[in-house]
Amino acid sequence: MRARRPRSFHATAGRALAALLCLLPLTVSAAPDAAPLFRQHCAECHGADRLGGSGPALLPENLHRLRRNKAGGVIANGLPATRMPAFANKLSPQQIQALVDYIYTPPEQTPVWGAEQIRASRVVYPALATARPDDRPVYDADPLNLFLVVESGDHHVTVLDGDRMEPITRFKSRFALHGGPKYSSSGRYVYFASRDGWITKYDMYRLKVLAEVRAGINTRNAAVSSDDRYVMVGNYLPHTLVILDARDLSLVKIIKVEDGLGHSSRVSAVYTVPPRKSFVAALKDIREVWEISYADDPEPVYNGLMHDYQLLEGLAETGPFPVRRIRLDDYLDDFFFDPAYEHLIGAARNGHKGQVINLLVGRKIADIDLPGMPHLGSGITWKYGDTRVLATPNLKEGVVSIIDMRTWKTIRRLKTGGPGFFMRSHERTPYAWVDVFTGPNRDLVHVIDKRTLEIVRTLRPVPGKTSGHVEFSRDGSKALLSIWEKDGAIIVYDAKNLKEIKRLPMSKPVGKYNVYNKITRSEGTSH
Ligand code: DHE
Repeated sequence: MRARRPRSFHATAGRALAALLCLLPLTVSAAPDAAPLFRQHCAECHGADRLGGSGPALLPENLHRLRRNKAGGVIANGLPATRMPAFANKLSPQQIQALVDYIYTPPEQTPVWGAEQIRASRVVYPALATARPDDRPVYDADPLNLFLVVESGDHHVTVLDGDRMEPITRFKSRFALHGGPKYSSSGRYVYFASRDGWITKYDMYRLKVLAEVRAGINTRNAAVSSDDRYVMVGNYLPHTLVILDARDLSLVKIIKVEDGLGHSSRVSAVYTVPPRKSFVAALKDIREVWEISYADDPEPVYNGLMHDYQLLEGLAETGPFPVRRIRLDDYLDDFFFDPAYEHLIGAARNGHKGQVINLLVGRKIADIDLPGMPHLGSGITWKYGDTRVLATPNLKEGVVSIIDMRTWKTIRRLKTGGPGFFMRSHERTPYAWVDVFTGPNRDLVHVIDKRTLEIVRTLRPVPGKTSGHVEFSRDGSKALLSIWEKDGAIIVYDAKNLKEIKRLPMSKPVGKYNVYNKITRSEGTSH
């Protein structure tokens, strides 16, 4: 007879574990399964793999600013000023919690989008090789009074003749273009960025796509250098700034967005600063704003202090595109510049105040009293008496703040029909237009007299339909307004008497961009 072997601790523990595992399915099946929930409710906007789509990527490294215990509230109640809806009526608290746990779990494979992937994605079309400096436009319209209309309803772009107000052509764009397309200095070329990272170069004379490259997985926006040499792309995922050669979109450099202490950051937005020959990027997760020179000799821009900056920062890397870090006491989600590009005016979402950063001295010089959620990316300026004012809509409150740029004090707060998104004007019109973008009055548009700082007219172009985003013709005589619906339209107004002139059907025309106003950096529009 064989002696019975004593049970080892491991065998006993193993059996106990097996017994426990038998019970587990009961426990697990009681908790909602997050993956199918995510597929059903979130994937359409945030991507099946959480890498972003029309909404941002939802991976732990992109959620630093959202505390985990607040994430459930965002899913339940939605997010103001974004298209994030409230799910409280569709999902139980347990389902919401399961989704929170899911998005804070790292993916099985870390997404990679580096030089190899960027280079492999590039497509060069035959039209690039045949482009000549003396090419003429293939249409008889004024090439400087064209508008590009981004139609997100069916992901197309319309090229519109701004004199006749008639479409010249319409072409398919990449998925979910976001931010303004950026023109080269003559207006001949334009660069589009899509939320999923594609940059497209288009020839405005020959009406042809020239080249495309995927610069990121989840992209914020792009900027073009004033010398037409570079395109800089700011990404949410990966945490990079990507510099492309503007001629053919080949990769020039990838800059990792890090603070040197192991923290990386999404990019809020990047713009070009022509007088300084630099790009300026605001960061979402690091309290810094970066200036990146594209000048062959960056020293004059940095007052001869570049070397000191680099030593101070302990930056090993010198050479082209040096980064100057300007430390801030709050994040910058949104910003714009004064017309001289000396000051950057920005704010954090929910920061309750704006910050004015002087680019010459490289530090904050003033706070601005801005409650709610100012949308400074849509800020504009104009001369008012012997000073200049800036005005910004608010994504959370029905208010337009008007600020004296000499004192940085608020001089007027105009009550509007609800939170607004875009504000626009033109040097040759006495009016500034601001939309109401959310809430029951989202079909309203207010017209502000820049001389009196009063709302002088409120339009309701199509009752019940969201109206927003105005852009002016080259001479400021016409204002084009979007009806933001799939079966939407552009309504052309006489900018003086505010009467409707024409209606052009469009598929959710999210934004429109006049060549002349953009390349001359009109004070009434975004750049
Ligand atoms: Fe935008 C521009 C940020 C949501 C339509 N938006 C910009 C810019 C930034 C920005 C930083 C400037 C980039 C540029 O022009 O180069 N947008 C954000 C957000 O943080 C926010 C609130 C959340 C998000 O999902 O990113 C956001 N934006 C939206 C929308 O939901 C809008 C209304 C619809 C859409 O298509 O996504 C939208 N944003 C726009 C448009 C511009 C823009 C049309 C260009 C405005 C212009 O005239 O220059």
